[in-house]
Amino acid sequence: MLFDRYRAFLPLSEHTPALTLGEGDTPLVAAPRLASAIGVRELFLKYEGANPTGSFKDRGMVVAVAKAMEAGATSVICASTGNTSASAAAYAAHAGIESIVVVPAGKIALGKLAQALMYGARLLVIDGNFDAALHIVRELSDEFPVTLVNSVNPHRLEGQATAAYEICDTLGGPPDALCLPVGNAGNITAYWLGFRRYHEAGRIDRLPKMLGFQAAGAAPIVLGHPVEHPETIATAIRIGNPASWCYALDARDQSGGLIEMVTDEQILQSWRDLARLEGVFVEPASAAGVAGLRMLASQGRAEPDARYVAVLTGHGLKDPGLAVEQFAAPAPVKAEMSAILGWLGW
Ligand code: AN7
Repeated sequence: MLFDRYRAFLPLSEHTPALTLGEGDTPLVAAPRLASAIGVRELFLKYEGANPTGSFKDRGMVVAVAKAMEAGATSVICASTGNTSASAAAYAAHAGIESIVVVPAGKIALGKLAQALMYGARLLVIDGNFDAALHIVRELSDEFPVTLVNSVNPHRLEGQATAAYEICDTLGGPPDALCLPVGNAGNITAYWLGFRRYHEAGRIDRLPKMLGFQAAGAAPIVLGHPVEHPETIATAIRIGNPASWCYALDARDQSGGLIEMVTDEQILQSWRDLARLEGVFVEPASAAGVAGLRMLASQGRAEPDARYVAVLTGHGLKDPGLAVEQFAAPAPVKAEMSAILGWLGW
């Protein structure tokens, strides 16, 4: 349990309830075949899809909901492109409190919608995008007795920082660089916080570079201005005005890293490669970090001998519709050996 393993690094008191669904301790998968396809020596995949609700959000949500319970809250609220709502709804259900989740109409992957419904959230679908939804929940939580559990809640970031601790503990030191998708920019902020904390505590002797990647149609940080109508196939990071924008710039600049953008086509290529070369199925947004690393390598901007870790933020089954759309459904073959052998070409 995260609370036991990283208690010294989490904002827990003796009164914080021991909430858990078994989050954290996710696999760090060596990816030699993908590394050689990309042209780097060493690549590990931090597979956050292995969390209880299938995304990295669980690390922060368990802390945010436990702290809300400790403070006597009976209701939590969030805006979401899907994963935050799934996570908030699950932890609220486990805690026995209400969750209200606000999502943009028509832009939530099927698995995430199913989760919010199943976990019993009050699901408010708005005719507007994530940025509008975040504005609404901020206002509501200012005026009504409901706790905001978006990543502007500092407990979320503290919890998500545990992924940085796990990576260092598993590798026996920090990676040289961390590649990850950037949407609302909470996660890049949390990882940088985590690496700095571990450094200050003397657990690691140097800090990794933070390499963040936005989708080209939703790249406000790269462009330097909000994007009013963000668009990308990677719906999880379809965000035009990230809440943690300035912290993401700090993470980039203090680490000597970068935040750049990748096209939907580049994202989909890495999304397929992860599944086919390594057996790791992620949702499209999660492939943005790998797509970014591939782009850097193809431009001669990757360090060939560096140890890279790419964060795979969400499970592939979150968005099964897109996966099936990408491939023509095979026509049925007669259940007779001759037909089967013909199909196999044997
Ligand atoms: C799979 O669920 O913003 O840069 O509302 O679901 O910390 O926002 C999701 C974001 C990357 C981007 N990958 O992380 C939400 C939401 C996946 C995600 C991100 C998200 P941040």
